[in-house]
Amino acid sequence: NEHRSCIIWLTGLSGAGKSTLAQALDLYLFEQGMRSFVLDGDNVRHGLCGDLGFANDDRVENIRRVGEVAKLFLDAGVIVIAAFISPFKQERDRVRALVADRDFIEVYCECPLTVCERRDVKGLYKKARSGDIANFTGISSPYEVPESPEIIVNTHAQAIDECINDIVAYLSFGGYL
Ligand code: GGZ
Repeated sequence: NEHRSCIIWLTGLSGAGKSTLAQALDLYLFEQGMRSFVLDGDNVRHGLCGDLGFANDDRVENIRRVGEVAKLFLDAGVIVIAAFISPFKQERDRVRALVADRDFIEVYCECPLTVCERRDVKGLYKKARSGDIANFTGISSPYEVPESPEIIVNTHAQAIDECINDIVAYLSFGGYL
């Protein structure tokens, strides 16, 4: 199927549902015959960014590298779905500036910290609270809320399907799909 490639950039706290949304969107696009690819911590932080941790400088470098890779995939005609906390506005804006403005679609995956912490899928918030993990986003490291994202989904108030619908609607009205 024909589509316009773009970078769908999911940003939000750990546990906000970025990876879940990314996988669901990837599956939806695949079923529609589109070519998409997910970049997230699972396929990036072990290899390409395996030397990086979670200090501010490391996060900056993580997002810089991911941004460059996303741009390469974009040039290859793929719909890139990037799911990273990407806590700093400046770094998200740097990725945006790498590509044409309409090729970068920032999706703020909004979810209250209290809810992420209650979910605590991997037990990381507990470890962050007890001090076993340092520099944990939302606890001991900042998250800068996007000021003008193209899309906001609220993974607390909305079901995954509704979030996917919102993103797909944006893509289709915008002429990407
Ligand atoms: C935040 C951390 C940390 C710290 C490990 N702070 O929910 P997860 O587990 O599966 O996803 C989180 C992931 C964040 O990596 P990113 O590459 O997205 O971060 S950034 O964009 O800021 O570079 C979390 C896990 O790694 N994790 N330690 N200290 N998240």
